[in-house]
Amino acid sequence: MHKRITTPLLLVTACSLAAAATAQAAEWTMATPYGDASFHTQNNKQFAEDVAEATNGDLTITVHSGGSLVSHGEIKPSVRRGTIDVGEVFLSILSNDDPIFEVDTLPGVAGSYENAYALWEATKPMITELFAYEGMVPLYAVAWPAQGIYTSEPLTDPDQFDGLRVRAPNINTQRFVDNLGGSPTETEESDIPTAFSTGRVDAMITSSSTGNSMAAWDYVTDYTDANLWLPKNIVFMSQRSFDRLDESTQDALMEAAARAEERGWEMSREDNEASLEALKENGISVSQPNEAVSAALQAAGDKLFADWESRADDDAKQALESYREQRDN
Ligand code: PCA
Repeated sequence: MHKRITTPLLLVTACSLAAAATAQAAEWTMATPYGDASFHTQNNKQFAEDVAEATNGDLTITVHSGGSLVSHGEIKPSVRRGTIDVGEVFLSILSNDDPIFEVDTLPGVAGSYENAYALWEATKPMITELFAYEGMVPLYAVAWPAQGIYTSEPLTDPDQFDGLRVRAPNINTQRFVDNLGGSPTETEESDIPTAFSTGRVDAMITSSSTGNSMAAWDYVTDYTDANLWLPKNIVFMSQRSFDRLDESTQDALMEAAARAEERGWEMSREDNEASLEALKENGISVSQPNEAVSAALQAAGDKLFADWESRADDDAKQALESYREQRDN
């Protein structure tokens, strides 16, 4: 009789222990608009692996790439609502929320990896605060290689921009194209092949990396390596999701994020080199802008900057100023 009672009790205890262990292990979802060929996605997947390893599986993050979970524009609202735990976006698509988000798509501000990183450090407090207002926390930000111009003939004369239909990844780049006399179209990275094959665009502004991962040689012949700016992606999480983790898991997550940031910037440099080589190997002619084109880019950039200054508030201008002080030292 005694035995009959204890056996079920033991079973119940064993079951509830198992249930408690399962309840503790968190399974997060992460959404990115970028495909598996992008070094950003590879870095995110490494980040997820690092987190799983460091937490012994207490926190696993599944990376949904290529906009497969939600579209680019829906990623931040989804993390804010908590339907997704982690998201990655092209930081400057948030410019409608605040001009600080597009400070990394202004020409003449930060044209090297060192300066682009200094700009991130100087603007991070304000960006972190803006995310915090909406219940989110930045995890890391990583720059794309410098942006340049892909065309289907050598770009030798600024007049070639007249009426040129240029694909742009954000509003600021569209303004820049407008300033050059071109006709901008905002297109997601993943839609680039369709935009060219259906004749919607003649040219595009993006990096060596995206030109490579989107097989630019199928649509264009020339890449003008104009070093316009080094825009960033930002990876961020829901504060509520974070608060549900125990402290050691939180620490492991933040530590893996710091490593992902460092690794990501290194990957960006390496991917730039490799992608420029791949473009050339596939027949794209890579060149620097000539004097006339440079002058036109400069004028369009100056206008873009003046426009940004007219929209930016004092906090954003102050963040830019603190970057300049740091950079000049
Ligand atoms: N690739 C992304 C963002 C910037 C870049 O280099 C794109 O073109 O959409």
